[in-house]
Amino acid sequence: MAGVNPMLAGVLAISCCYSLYLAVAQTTDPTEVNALRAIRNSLVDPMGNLHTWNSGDPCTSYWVGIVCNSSANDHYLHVQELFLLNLNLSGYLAHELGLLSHLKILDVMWNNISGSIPKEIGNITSLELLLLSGNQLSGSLPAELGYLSNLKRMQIDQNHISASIPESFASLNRVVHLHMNNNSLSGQIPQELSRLKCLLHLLLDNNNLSGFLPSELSKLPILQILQLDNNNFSGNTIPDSYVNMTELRKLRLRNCSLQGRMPDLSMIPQLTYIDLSWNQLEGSIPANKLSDNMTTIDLSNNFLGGSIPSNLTSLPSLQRLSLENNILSGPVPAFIWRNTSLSGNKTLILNFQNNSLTEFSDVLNLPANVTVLLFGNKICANGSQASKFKLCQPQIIPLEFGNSTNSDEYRDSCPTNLGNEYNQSSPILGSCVFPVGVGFRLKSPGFSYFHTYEDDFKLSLPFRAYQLHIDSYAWEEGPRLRMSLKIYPNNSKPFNDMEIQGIEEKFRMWQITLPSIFGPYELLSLRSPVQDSPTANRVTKLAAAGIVLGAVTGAIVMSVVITVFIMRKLSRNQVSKRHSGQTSPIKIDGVKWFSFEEMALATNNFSSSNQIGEGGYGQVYKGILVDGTHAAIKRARQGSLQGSKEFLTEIMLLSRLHHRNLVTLIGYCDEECEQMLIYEFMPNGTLRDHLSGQGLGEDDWIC
Ligand SMILES: *[C@@H]1O[C@H](CO)[C@@H](O)[C@H](O)[C@H]1NC(C)=O
Ligand SMILES: *[C@@H]1O[C@H](CO)[C@@H](O)[C@H](O)[C@H]1NC(C)=O
Ligand SMILES: *[C@@H]1O[C@H](CO)[C@@H](O)[C@H](O)[C@H]1NC(C)=O
Ligand SMILES: *[C@@H]1O[C@H](CO)[C@@H](O)[C@H](O)[C@H]1NC(C)=O
Ligand SMILES: *[C@@H]1O[C@H](CO)[C@@H](O)[C@H](O)[C@H]1NC(C)=O
Ligand SMILES: *[C@@H]1O[C@H](CO)[C@@H](O)[C@H](O)[C@H]1NC(C)=O
Ligand SMILES: *[C@@H]1O[C@H](CO)[C@@H](O)[C@H](O)[C@H]1NC(C)=O
Ligand SMILES: *[C@@H]1O[C@H](CO)[C@@H](O)[C@H](O)[C@H]1NC(C)=O
Ligand SMILES: *[C@@H]1O[C@H](CO)[C@@H](O)[C@H](O)[C@H]1NC(C)=O
Ligand SMILES: *[C@@H]1O[C@H](CO)[C@@H](O)[C@H](O)[C@H]1NC(C)=O
Ligand SMILES: *[C@@H]1O[C@H](CO)[C@@H](O)[C@H](O)[C@H]1NC(C)=O
Ligand SMILES: CC(=O)N[C@H]1CO[C@H](CO)[C@@H](O)[C@@H]1O
Repeated sequence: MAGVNPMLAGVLAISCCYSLYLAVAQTTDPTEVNALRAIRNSLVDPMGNLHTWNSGDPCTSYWVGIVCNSSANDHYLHVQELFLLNLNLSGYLAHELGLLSHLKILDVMWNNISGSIPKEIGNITSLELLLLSGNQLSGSLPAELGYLSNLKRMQIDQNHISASIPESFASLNRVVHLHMNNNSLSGQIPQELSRLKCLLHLLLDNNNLSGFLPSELSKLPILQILQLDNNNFSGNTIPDSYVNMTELRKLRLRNCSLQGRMPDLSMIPQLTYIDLSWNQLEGSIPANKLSDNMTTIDLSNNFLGGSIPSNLTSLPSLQRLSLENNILSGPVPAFIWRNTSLSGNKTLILNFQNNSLTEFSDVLNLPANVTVLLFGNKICANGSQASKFKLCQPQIIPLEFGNSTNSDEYRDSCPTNLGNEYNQSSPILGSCVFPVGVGFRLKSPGFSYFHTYEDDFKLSLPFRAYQLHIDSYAWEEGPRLRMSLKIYPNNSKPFNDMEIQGIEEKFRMWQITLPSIFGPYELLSLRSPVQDSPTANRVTKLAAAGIVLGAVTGAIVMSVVITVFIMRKLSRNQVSKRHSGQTSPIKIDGVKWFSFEEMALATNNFSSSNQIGEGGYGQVYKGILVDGTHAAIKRARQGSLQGSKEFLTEIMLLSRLHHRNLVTLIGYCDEECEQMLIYEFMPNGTLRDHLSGQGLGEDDWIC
């Protein structure tokens, strides 16, 4: 046998092409491709940000904003993430969105998309993040969204969504964030929402909600922020039960037309921020001491009477106490700032304007950072001693303040005009570097003045001190705190695309855990340093890269596999119907080949007493392998045999899966016109679900 066997050479050539075909053949699910086309066609894209969507395959041709992954159940790639943040898109959301059945993240925030939210989104049971904030969406909230049993975040704030909150939302078992503020929602807050055991932040402010304010909300076991301001709950008092919300940090019920007395919130251990202003509350302010964490107490513009409780004098973190425009009388408690540690730059504003206060003992000894406003009280009556002092002058204090711009020191020092900057704090001398600019916003911070918390904030971000610069910050309506951050590389090399993506993902995917006082945050924009690399738009994805890498590795493995297959096919007729060796001639990492005989032996010749399940694909047997391993063997029935190619693709996909809820594939058998998959044996009950693909994602019920 001299020379190269021409047949073998031919086989190799064919198998090579075949494997290339396979690598390319791992394409996006055609249903999803069509859905994406429909989605594209319903959007208006004046800046051409979606131009990559005009050709090629969504998952493998790097369509902007698309992240894909493979699936255990078929050999297609599936769209897992649609990320179209801040791309100046208008138009509407196509109902075909509902066909993206593997989607986990739908993010179209900060565009100008109108129309209503398609009810078909409720079909995407895999959806974890539904992010639609900052568009022009209108219409009602589809009750179908309540089917999203895996949803963790729903952010639909700053749209024009109307009608009422569907009761079905009570089924959003896993939802942690419901941000629906700044819409036109009306009707009653469904008391059924009290079933949302994972809910951390409920933001419903700036809507048109009315009716009964449910006392059941106090049953939300981990709720930290309840924000209902600028709604109309006339006829309601603040439910007594709210004093039992033990995890609450922030309670905003400003301008809600509430009546009755102010509840005693002193039993809420970490309460930080209360705003009950602009209601019709009456009676006196509860005398018990509030949490030491209090930074902000706003009870202004009510009908609160009696005197100012002395316990308000001993709140160490207090920044703002607003009691103006009430009917308070008696003295201003002496030394009201005494226990406030005013070290550093802490600020304390005490606004008592327009009450009936009569005495104030410390007119002359105010610490520098304490501002007391007494205009409109008896104490400031004409001719009184106090009337001469500044604290009797009328003053308007902004609700929140402390805008700052810090950027000067960082600019100008570098020679070129490409957007590189001198980072003064960097230990690398004279480094001209390209920072990434991050537009960032705290949606509901638990303080009134940021400077006290600025250092904590910086320390909470996953960058070295010299890498992070807060360029500026400014308070906005809400109040929210918008920031402009710069992130510098930690050496003199510019960030590469992967690093920029990493930064972007940290902010966008909430991978950064801030202390609870900072509340929820959001990424508004990301500006990449080099001008010809608009990263915010060109988020070609890590996961997609993973797929390609996988496909290439796959192609190599496949090439071997196919070669062997073709060779076996060629030789089958001449030599034998079976493999003869003990070990598999086909190597798939971590997956073993088994002979038909081994399977027959393991399952007692596929006896019915070993059968533990049955589905459309065939039967599942329990078996013990030669080495003693307990296994579940899925044996395809004749009618459901896949082509060899599909079968192997499935094996390869399964072999790459290491999901904690999915049983591990240990081997396969493809002899005697059989196709079997051998899995690790799982205890009863879960097994059938897993093998039929039902058990995926059904985690235990944890938040
Ligand atoms: C969006 O539009 C504005 C104004 O036309 C433009 O300055 C900005 O660059 C656009 N952004 C994107 C991502 O296209
Ligand atoms: C958003 O769309 C509306 C019409 O739907 C249009 O009037 C408005 O100018 C658009 N805004 C921006 C910022 O493109
Ligand atoms: C998708 O949603 C629509 C409307 O909610 C429903 O009629 C349809 O049956 C759903 N399709 C699937 C496949 O679940
Ligand atoms: C929310 O709505 C209020 C009241 O309409 C408005 O003052 C505020 O600016 C809005 N906030 C945002 C972020 O749109
Ligand atoms: C708010 O809801 C009330 C009914 O509760 C309705 O009469 C009113 O028109 C709504 N206002 C807006 C601005 O939608
Ligand atoms: C607060 O909770 C306690 C214990 O669960 C309960 O006894 C009490 O009635 C609750 N108070 C209110 C006002 O609901
Ligand atoms: C201050 O609060 C404490 C604890 O809440 C309470 O026991 C005490 O009576 C209060 N003091 C006054 C003067 O009301
Ligand atoms: C409340 O204060 C304690 C002690 O300073 C601190 O550990 C805790 O994190 C604070 N809680 C909040 C919500 O800020
Ligand atoms: C206090 O503010 C000054 C300037 O206003 C600043 O230089 C200093 O670092 C601040 N100190 C703290 C502890 O924040
Ligand atoms: C902070 O900046 C915002 C927007 O730039 C402005 O509306 C607000 O008045 C500023 N506040 C202060 C205290 O300067
Ligand atoms: C992609 O899917 C594989 C299994 O199919 C899984 O292990 C991996 O975590 C997924 N990747 C992403 C980014 O979700
Ligand atoms: C915001 C503010 O007023 N900060 C002041 C606090 O007190 C120190 C020292 O008295 C001042 O330097 C800050 O400007």
